[in-house]
Amino acid sequence: MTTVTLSEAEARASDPEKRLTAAHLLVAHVALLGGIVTGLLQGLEHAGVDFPATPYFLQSYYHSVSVHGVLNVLVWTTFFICGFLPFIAARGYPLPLVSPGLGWLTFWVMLAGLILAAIPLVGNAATVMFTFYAPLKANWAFYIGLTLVVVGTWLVTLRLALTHQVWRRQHADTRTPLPSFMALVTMAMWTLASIGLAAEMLFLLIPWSLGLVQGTDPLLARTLFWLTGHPIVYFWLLPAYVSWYMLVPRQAGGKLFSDPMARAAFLLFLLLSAPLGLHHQVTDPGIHEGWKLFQAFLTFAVFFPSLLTFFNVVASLESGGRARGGTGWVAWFGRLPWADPSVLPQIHGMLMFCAGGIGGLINASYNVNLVVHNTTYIVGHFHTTVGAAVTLTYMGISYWLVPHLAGRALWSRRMALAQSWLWFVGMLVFSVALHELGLRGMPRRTMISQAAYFQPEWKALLPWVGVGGTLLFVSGVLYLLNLLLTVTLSRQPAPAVPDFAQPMSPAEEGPDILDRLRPWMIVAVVMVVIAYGPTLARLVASASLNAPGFRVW
Ligand code: HEM
Ligand SMILES: [Cu+2]
Repeated sequence: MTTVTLSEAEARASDPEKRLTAAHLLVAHVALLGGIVTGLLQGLEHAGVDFPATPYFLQSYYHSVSVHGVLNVLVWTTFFICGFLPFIAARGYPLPLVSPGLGWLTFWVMLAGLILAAIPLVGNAATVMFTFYAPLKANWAFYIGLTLVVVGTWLVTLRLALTHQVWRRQHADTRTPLPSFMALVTMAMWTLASIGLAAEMLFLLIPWSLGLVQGTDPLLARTLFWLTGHPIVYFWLLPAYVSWYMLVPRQAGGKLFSDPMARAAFLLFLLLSAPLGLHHQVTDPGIHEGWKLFQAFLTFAVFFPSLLTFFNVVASLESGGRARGGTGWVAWFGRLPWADPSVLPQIHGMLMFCAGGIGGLINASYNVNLVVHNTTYIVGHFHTTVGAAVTLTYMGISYWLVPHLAGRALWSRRMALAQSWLWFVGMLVFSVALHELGLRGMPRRTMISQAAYFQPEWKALLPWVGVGGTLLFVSGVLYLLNLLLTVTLSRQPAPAVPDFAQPMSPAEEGPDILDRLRPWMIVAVVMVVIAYGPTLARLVASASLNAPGFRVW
């Protein structure tokens, strides 16, 4: 591995794009700290430890769950992505992104929105959980703040698109470098998908919370929410895939198996992410069963690009394992760089994602969903996906990106390895227990120690939720501590940033259409219109804004 001197590294750290990425990552990690503290308290509550409700910090279990969900899946993810993807896009071209001014404006809009939303959230005036289902009603600042964060993400898309135009003008006949293409497709997918959320906020929740209309329509609000609420999981996941395709194979000493196949997978995600949110509403009355079934089929379809990713990434890793002397059908796996603090968490994340992906198919099955709906099975599921596959991957990325941004080597590689194992084992314990408790009928989003219907068959498993949660918490603290010590105390120069993996099958082996965005974007819009048009048209036509708001906790 080549190294640069500390002074060179410091000179690079002053580069504006690096500071922009660093600013996003700082916010993301502060959010994660709040996320693991609240998670620990919730896990311990399940294990029978009294929930420490305090009048200033967390006023109830439900206040905690709201803070936990928002900080983890809305703030940690979004800010990480908006720091990471532009960084990757710029290196991919390679070209500085246009207008650092626009970049900073974006950051400040997102941060202002976050602070605006955080005030009622912390003050218990937005205890509506991260899904803010109407008729639960939050303070207006929560809705306006989150909307500003979403608007900020659109500006990230705009900046990438403008940069792409500049690059295209200089390279009329070249295929877009794959990392930049992936960043662009991810942001385009999200921008299209987030229109549902924006509409829910602007037409329903914001006027309602400001008192401009007297009531709201819960079914319409939920439907608009899930139009964005499903694809948001791909907004979290695709940046992790960028790392699995473009960086990890190279870090493992191998090559990317196929560039065209990777492009095809990302384009399929663009088409198939949004038109299937109804699978979160199979128990909602007022939506025709036919449309639910149609979207259930599309949900199975979106498993296909994940399978493409699985084959492509495993084949790429295999090339690395073999280059490092690995042999056999599976034994090469042991030759991957398990002692690399950036790679290990991502291998752990991939392993967890195998379980998470299969669980996702169970959730997606229209009739089986009825068994697991709103049970802790779901909590087990999304901790293996966003809480493990995505979060561990972001952690692995941080282990090279933060040293690079700070110009200082990671404080402790051993602590990082221990941290990854702890998260992996902790998550196994935590999520296996929650999956099984869910199958035994235990509801999620419930302060279970207070439930009058507590079932004896839950008792033996509940302590494991606390044990797993504690391991996760310790792991999270080690992670944050390591990064903190890296940016403050580390005196060694940072190693070089990992290069992008070179493809065995280059882009030119695929058709030109795999390098286009506009035609696919049009198809994506048409798919959303087909999947949602009739249902939304009916819900809007029959909308009655008459449900009064509730403040339950
Ligand atoms: C120390 C680590 C963590 C622990 C111990 C933990 C624990 C928990 C527990 C016990 C719940 C269940 C609340 C309930 O249904 O009553 C929960 C919910 C949740 N967790 Fe975590 N968690 C951790 C980290 C994470 C991370 C890293 C993410 C995502 C990036 C995440 C995302 C969520 C989400 C989205 C919910 C659902 C909130 C809701 O129902 O509104 N958690 N967590
Ligand atoms: Cu979904």
